[in-house]
Amino acid sequence: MTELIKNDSEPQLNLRLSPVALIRTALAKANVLAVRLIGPPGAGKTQLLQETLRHLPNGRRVAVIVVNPAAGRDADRLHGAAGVVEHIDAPVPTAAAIWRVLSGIDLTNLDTVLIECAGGLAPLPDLGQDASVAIFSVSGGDDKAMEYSELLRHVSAVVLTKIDLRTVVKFDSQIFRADVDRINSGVALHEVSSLMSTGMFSWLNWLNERQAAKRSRGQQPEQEFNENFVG
Ligand SMILES: Nc1nc2c(ncn2[C@@H]2O[C@H](COP(=O)(O)OP(=O)(O)OP(=O)(O)O)[C@@H](O)[C@H]2O)c(=O)[nH]1
Ligand SMILES: [Mg+2]
Repeated sequence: MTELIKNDSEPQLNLRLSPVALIRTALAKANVLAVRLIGPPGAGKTQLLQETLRHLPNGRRVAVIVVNPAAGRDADRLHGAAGVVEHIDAPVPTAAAIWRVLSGIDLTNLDTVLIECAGGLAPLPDLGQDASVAIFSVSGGDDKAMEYSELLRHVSAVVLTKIDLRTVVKFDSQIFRADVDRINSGVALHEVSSLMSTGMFSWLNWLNERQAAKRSRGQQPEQEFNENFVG
């Protein structure tokens, strides 16, 4: 006769995953790329998303999550352009809030999740994203790279928007570029005007390459913010 012995001293497996782990697991399983677009208020993030979605052949396979204290208006601007548009009315996104949204979406219909967040000066939470992109604008001034150096250190790309305003706004491209290079050497810098639809190719190409990499081999998420930079 076999005796069943319950070994109480055996360590229990903790099956409760953190929201970040849940996001990473779900995105990896569905081969969906998640990119966070972050920058100062008014930098042109929503306009860039509108223009990006207009150009992307797979726009319907993109989900956009907008996070700011009144994100509904930005979401309204994006409705119809993406397959899914959701908003979180909060100053800073949390992984738990992002997971609440993602867990209600059918990820198998998607290639990409784009998360728009205003901010970048305060410490940011890890959202389980594959990459973060800093968004600055010409009208924001050429000192923004320096001001947002902590953010810049941890991003995979930079988009400088509103380049059409160079003729009317004092902006020294050399200062901005030199600061970007000093803070995050070799990071991709894309200069665009979302309003005039110029310079989009380089940015779209970067995004396409990321999408393709994720689809083909399941890209490793970047460990962007160290523990001191987790809010
Ligand atoms: N001239 C010009 N204006 C732009 C461009 N991109 C955005 N804008 C304008 O800048 C303003 C702010 O753009 P948004 O896209 O709403 O900026 P945002 O970063 O999403 O703003 P928040 O969500 O409030 O942080 C709007 O009036 C846009 O029309 C651009 O490339 N050129
Ligand atoms: Mg916006």
